[in-house]
Amino acid sequence: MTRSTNFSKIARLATAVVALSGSLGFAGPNEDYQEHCASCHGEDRLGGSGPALIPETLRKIRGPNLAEVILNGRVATQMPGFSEYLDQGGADAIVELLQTPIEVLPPWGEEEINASRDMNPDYIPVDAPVWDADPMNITVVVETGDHHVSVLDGDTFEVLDRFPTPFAVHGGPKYDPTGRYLFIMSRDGWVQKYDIYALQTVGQVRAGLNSRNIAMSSDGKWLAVASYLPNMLTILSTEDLTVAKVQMVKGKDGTPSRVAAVYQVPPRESFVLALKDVPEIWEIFYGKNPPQFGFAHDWRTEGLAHTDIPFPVRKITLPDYLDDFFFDQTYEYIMGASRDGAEGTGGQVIDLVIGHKIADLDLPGMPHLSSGTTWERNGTTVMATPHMRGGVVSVIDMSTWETIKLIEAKGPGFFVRSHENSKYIWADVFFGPNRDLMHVIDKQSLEIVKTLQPAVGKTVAHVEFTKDGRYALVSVWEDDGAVIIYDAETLEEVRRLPMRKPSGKYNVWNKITFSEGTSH
Ligand code: DHE
Repeated sequence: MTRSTNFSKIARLATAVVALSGSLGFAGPNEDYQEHCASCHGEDRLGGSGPALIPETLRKIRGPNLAEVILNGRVATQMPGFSEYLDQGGADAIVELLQTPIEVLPPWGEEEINASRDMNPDYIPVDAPVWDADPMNITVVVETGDHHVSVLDGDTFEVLDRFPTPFAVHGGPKYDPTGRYLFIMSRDGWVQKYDIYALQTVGQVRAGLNSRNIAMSSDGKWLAVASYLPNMLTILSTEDLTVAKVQMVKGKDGTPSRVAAVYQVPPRESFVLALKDVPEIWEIFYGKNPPQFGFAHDWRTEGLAHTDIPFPVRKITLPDYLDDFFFDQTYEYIMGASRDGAEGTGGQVIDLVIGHKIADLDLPGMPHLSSGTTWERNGTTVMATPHMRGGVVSVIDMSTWETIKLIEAKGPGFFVRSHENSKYIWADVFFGPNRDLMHVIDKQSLEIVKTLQPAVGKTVAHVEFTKDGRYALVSVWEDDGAVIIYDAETLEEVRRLPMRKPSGKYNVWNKITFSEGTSH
C-alpha cells in the first residue's frame, strides 16, 4: 500500500530532520509537536500518514501510556521513539496538547474525501479465490494490538492472510452481499476495501475525520460512514470508494449533530442513523422506490420525483435521544437507548414504518443494545442485551417489550452473542475484576450453565460462531492474546490461535445471511 510506504518514508525523514537539528529538549508543546509529530500526524493533528492525534480518537490510550509511546515508540508500527529529543516533561506536555480538542475543523467534504483516495496500484483482481477454503465460512479477526486483520479458514482455522489496517479499527467490518469484499473503518475515518478472494487490499479513502461505524447497502453498491467529525454521513461507492453523497446532519431546529452510528435496513433499502445531539433518527433511502412516509420536505419543494433525488432523507422526531440501536429481525422495530443516559433511564421502541415510539423499555445500567442477540423461546422472540454498567444481562420479550429476566452476571459486559444452531448465548464480563470470565447461558431456562475462565487475569470478550454454529470463537483481548476456539456444544476448548489483542470476529455466512445470533 502506498500509505504505509509513504508513512515509513515520512517517519524516517521526520527522525532524520530531528536528528539533524540536534537535541531540542523542551521547547513548548506546540513547537515540539510541530518539530517531532506534525510531519506524520499533520500540522493540525488531524492525521496524515499517521493517525489523528485528537481526544476523540485517543481516548482509549491513557496519558501515561501516550507519553510512553512518544518517548519509546510503538512496537510493530512506524512510530519511532523520541526520547533522544524529549524528556518526560516534554512528552507529558505534548500529551496534554493532544488531549485538547481542536477548535476549528478544516473542511472535510466531497472534494477532500475524494482527494484522499489511495488505491493500491499493485492490486490484481482474480476470477476465483486464491485459496481452497469454503468462501462462506471465512472469518476475519480484527487485531487491534498491532492494527491488522487475520483472515481465517473457518473449517481448518488456518490463517490465510494477515494484513495491515488503518490505526484503531472500530465497529464491525462489513462484507458486500457476496461475501467477497470486506470494508473496514478506523476511528480516524479511513475506510479500507479488501478483496478476500485475492487476499489483497484494493484501496482506502478517508471518509470522515473521526468516524463511528459503517453500513453496507443491501444491493452492495453503497457504503455509509457515520462520523462525529464533521457531523455527517458519507455515502461511498463500494466499487471505487468515490463519494456518492455527503449528508451534513442538523436537527430540525438547526442543531448540528454527531452521527453516533449507521445501520442498514434491507427491506426498506435504507440506512438508519442514530444521532448523538438531537432527539431524532434519520432514514436515508438508496433504493429506487423508497416507501412514501414522511420524507424531509426539502426534496419535495424542489418539485422533483423520488427517483431524481439521490438518497432522500426522512427525519423522525423522538421523545428522547437514541444513539444505540437494535433492530428486530423484520427491521420494522428499533429498540433504542441513549449511551449518555443515567442508570435506569431505560429505552424506547420505535416503529420505523409509522415513525413513532410504540413502547418503553425497562433497562437498567447503560444497555449496549447494538451487541444484543435474539432467539425463539416459548413461541415468542426474545432478545438479550448486555449492560456496560451493572452486572446483568437483560432478556426482553419482543412481543410485549417487557423485560422478562435480569440474569445476574459477574460484572458489566459488552457483547452477547449466539447462533441459530446453538442452545446457548455467550455473555462476556468486559469490565471490572471478573473481566476474565465468560458466561454461557441456556436460551430456554435463561440460567447460566457454565462460566468459563479461559485465561486467568486477562480480558475475555466477544464471541463469533462458525457458519454452522459448531464452534465458538472467543477473544483473549490482550496484546499477547489469542482467539480460543470452543466446541459450542461441549464447551471444551479445541484450539488456541495466538493473536495481537483480537477484538471482533466476523464470519461471512453469519453476517451476509443476517444470522439472528449476531450483529449485522
Ligand atoms: Fe464499540 C461495535 C459504539 C466503545 C469495540 N460500537 C459498536 C457499534 C457501535 C459502537 C454503535 C455497532 C456498530 C457496528 O458494528 O457497525 N463503542 C461504541 C461506543 O459508543 C463506545 C461505548 C464508546 C466509543 O467511544 O466509541 C464504544 N467499542 C468500544 C470499545 O471500547 C471497544 C470495546 C474497543 C474499541 O475497539 O474501541 C469497542 N464496538 C467494538 C467492536 C464492535 C463494536 C469490536 C463490533 C462488534 C460486532 O460484533 O459487530
